[in-house]
Amino acid sequence: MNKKVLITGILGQDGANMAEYLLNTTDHEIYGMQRRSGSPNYDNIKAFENNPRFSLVDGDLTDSSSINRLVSGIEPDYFINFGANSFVGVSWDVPLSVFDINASGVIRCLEAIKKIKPDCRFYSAGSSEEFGDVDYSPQDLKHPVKPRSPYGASKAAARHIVKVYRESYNIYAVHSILFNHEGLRRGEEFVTRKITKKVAEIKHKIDAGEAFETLKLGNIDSKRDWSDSRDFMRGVWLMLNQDRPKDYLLASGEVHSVKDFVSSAFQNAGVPGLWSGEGLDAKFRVFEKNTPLAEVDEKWFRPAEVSLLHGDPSLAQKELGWKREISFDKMVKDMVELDLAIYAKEAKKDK
Ligand code: F7E
Repeated sequence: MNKKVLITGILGQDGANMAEYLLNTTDHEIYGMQRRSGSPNYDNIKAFENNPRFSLVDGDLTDSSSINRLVSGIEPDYFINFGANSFVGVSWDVPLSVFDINASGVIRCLEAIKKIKPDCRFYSAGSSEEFGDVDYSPQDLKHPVKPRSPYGASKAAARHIVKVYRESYNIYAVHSILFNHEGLRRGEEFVTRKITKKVAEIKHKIDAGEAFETLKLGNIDSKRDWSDSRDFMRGVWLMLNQDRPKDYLLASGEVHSVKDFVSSAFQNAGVPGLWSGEGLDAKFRVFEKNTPLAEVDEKWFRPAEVSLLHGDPSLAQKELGWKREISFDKMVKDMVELDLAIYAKEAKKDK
């Protein structure tokens, strides 16, 4: 009989990438859990929603009865939890809800597994935000937990609870630290997709001789270790298929600033420019004196910032044989090309 995999957060970037990866590389049946909301967006699952081995199921990480119902109905062999409130920036506004979904939600999943299907293997998506104001670079799994946001704290709580259930009930449960990961299914609330969408719009408007709005960003000096989400899905699946459960960290091992990302995105769109000025006066222009293409707006600053995240993926490389395949440059190029194509299509429709 085919194995069954339950994936939460199916409409998000990682849930959809994981489902697609497993549909392409295994014969498993995939159950994608969606939370019923007013206006769900199915764009991320369009490519495989009609695959006979894929089913959409309803459930909510804040509602244990729905998780129990799914685990007893499906009897999954694997339970991959990508469902989360994943935007760090809003976590100060809704900290209780963030904890309910990201930390208590993990307990609800583990309780369902413990009671109903104790041999189901569980994956919890952790975050480099658990490290926060880092003590050293690159960060490895021994780095102290020092979150700087309710989001980071919620993921750290999830990490601890996964360890407790693994050790107390002998469940195959892992929580991996995932550094930033982006790509073609990334939401626009994250800085990379916000940049590539706006770059596409600006490029089209410049070519059409139309006025454009400047790209406005928060802390452009933030440095992140960005990978492509698709590379991480292979790593997650390897973690779930070892002899013994163990936590790992996935990262590219490279660091780039938000400024670098902006320069690379404009360069890939054929609008090369340069940053000048510091702090709130920093501007990105094609030529000095021209209208800025990008600038800083305090509105996007966070109450507390994590200024640098830089991961050391050597343990996963050594023990899992995991390797990233998509470089930073290729990831930015793919995202820009997709957004240029989407903008062109939308603009045609409007005419
Ligand atoms: O911000 C700065 C912002 O929102 C990256 C999530 O997947 O990765 C992600 O969290 C940096 C921050 O991602 C804007 O202040 C500047 O320093 O794209 P982001 P994140 O907060 O790093 C971790 C590993 C996760 O686990 C999370 O779920 O960019 N930044 N200007 C901006 N950020 C945003 N969103 N918008 C701006 O305008």
